[in-house]
Amino acid sequence: KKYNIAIVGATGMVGRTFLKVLEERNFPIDNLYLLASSRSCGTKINFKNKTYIVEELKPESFSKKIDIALFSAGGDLSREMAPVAVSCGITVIDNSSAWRMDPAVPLVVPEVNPEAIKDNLLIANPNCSTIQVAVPLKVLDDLYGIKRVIYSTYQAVSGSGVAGVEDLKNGIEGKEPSNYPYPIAFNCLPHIDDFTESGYTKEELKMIDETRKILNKPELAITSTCVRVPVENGHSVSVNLEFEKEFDLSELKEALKNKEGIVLQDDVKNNIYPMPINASGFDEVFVGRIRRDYSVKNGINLWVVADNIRKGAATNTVQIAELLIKK
Ligand code: 11C
Repeated sequence: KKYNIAIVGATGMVGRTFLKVLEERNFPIDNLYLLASSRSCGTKINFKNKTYIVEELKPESFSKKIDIALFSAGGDLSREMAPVAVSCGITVIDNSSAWRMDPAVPLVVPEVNPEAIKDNLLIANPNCSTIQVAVPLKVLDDLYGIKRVIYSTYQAVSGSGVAGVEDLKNGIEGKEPSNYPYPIAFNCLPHIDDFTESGYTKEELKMIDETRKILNKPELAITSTCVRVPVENGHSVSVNLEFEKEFDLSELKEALKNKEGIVLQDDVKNNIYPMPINASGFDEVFVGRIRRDYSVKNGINLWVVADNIRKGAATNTVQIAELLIKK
């Protein structure tokens, strides 16, 4: 069977990567509809040796026979348009933060909680930095019971889309930033998304709330600091965990190595550890620098790197679509 697919936000960084990933994974597509704001309408995009013209996104766009719509066009547009698509019987997989914490909407990482999808027509794709940590955390939670989590992120400028990448490239040439409040070239900014009253940024709160929802541990103790660094693509996260149970370090590493979707790069004697320049362009989550935290009873440190546009957005969304068609 083949499916009619719509891409909403087809000209953005994630939208274009949806198309790459669908093509690479040979997703069974019958008709493909590329939708975007009026600014991008008329843009030509190639998919599987055929040229498609991007159409303007309107509520009427969803009166076409579409099975699945992959949305990556920001929260506001998603809040407005996803219900329209759903009311036409279309399954929406949404990459924005608009629906993630809605209790009626499953928030899914296919290697972690595929069972969260029941008969839902709206499914949310988590934040990029959350997706990549959820995969190893699930393995370790099942084995040892996670008690507390500390995240410190090192996030690439591609997380801000084309404008973030331009700020980095222009900044290297000495030009003023236009996307970030300060230069990102030769700098790092402890500021991703808006600050909230609590002193945390929204990005930090997303990591906390979304991890709890994906792991189905609403009371889990988590704290997070999110930092933008001058890396073009690939988010890195330092993860400190405290477990309920004791663990054996080699057994723990073996369990991570055997998990689908994880590549273990943990051989410090040979300077082998994950890095964004190596993870960029790949769909897996890379884990390394695994070592005991001797400051607590059952503690561990991990370094987790992934391509934030692929596993953190487009690939995870396409994997959810694959789960749906398998069902
Ligand atoms: C960043 N994580 O790196 C963000 C991008 O909630 O989907 C994705 C924001 C989101 O800036």
